[in-house]
Amino acid sequence: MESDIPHSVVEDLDRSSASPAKLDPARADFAEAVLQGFARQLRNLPCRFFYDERGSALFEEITQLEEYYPTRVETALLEAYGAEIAERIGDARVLVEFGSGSSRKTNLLLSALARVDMYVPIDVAGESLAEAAEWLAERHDGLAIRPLVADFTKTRTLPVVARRPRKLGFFSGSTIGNLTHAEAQAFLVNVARLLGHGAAFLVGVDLKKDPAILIPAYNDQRGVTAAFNLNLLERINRELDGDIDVGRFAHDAIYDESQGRIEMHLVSLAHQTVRVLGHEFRFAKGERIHTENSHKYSAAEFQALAKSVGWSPANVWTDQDRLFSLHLLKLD
Ligand code: AVJ
Repeated sequence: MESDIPHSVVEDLDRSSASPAKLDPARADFAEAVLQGFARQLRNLPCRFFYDERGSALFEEITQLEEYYPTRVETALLEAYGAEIAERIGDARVLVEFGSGSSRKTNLLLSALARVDMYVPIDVAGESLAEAAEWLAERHDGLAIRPLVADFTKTRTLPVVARRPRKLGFFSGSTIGNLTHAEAQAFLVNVARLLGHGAAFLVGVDLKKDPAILIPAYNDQRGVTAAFNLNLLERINRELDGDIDVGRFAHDAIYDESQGRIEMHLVSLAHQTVRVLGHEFRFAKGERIHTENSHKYSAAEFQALAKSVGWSPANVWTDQDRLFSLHLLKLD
């Protein structure tokens, strides 16, 4: 029988805590998500758990794949239009980055924005945050860097030193695509509150396009995306005392035209029982675990979404093939 969800996983971990690692809040967060996600009728795992050390390395590999155009195209847009983007942004002084993405993109933006003298990257991964900060500090003399270790979807306040006017937000990589439209609206509202009057927000958004281009970007020939998806199960085995036979699950990526999003799933290849933290979960053959949404927007759709929560679309830059877009939004 499938077990019930313990009402408090943290408590469970507490009780069995022989080693201090069991009290790690990040691990407790993962445990709670897995036990709850596996107990659902439609099973799911939140995509934020992709990025452990192995997952981050695999994502880095994804960004270099021929099929995965977003990183390449967004970087090219920043290279080609950096000066124009800077001109449109005006005199931003504080750069706030949501999710310390690739330092290369931030580097390009900072190089174009001569007057920015403070950089506040917000990310839960404290270690990669520190590394990225160091890399950028070496390249930008006089730039004050104030990393904030936090979940950027929940950040309500900035460091005191960053509470100055003329803030610019940066959210690259189409990470906003992980959010549903309602969540994206709520996020945009929070960013507005965080950045305040006169703010600008530069957002990378993946564009709707032929599924013949979209699907291979999430299902590459070499199987790197498959390994990235399956790493979630390996992570469960590593961190949550799981016994999952990863070979009995397969990666799947589909495009849901009606919702305008790529969905990634893990599909059980057999009827099987897996154990996680002493709880048993039965999977039917063909049963799915939904692991990620990646929403795609036309330029007009994203502008309408931003407008609906009070941002004014100021400009949008896209490549010739209309693969990716960079939106500049402003607040009065
Ligand atoms: C980092 C969320 C933008 O949705 O394209 C890449 C993650 N997943 N391949 C995306 C991802 C599978 C990526 N984001």
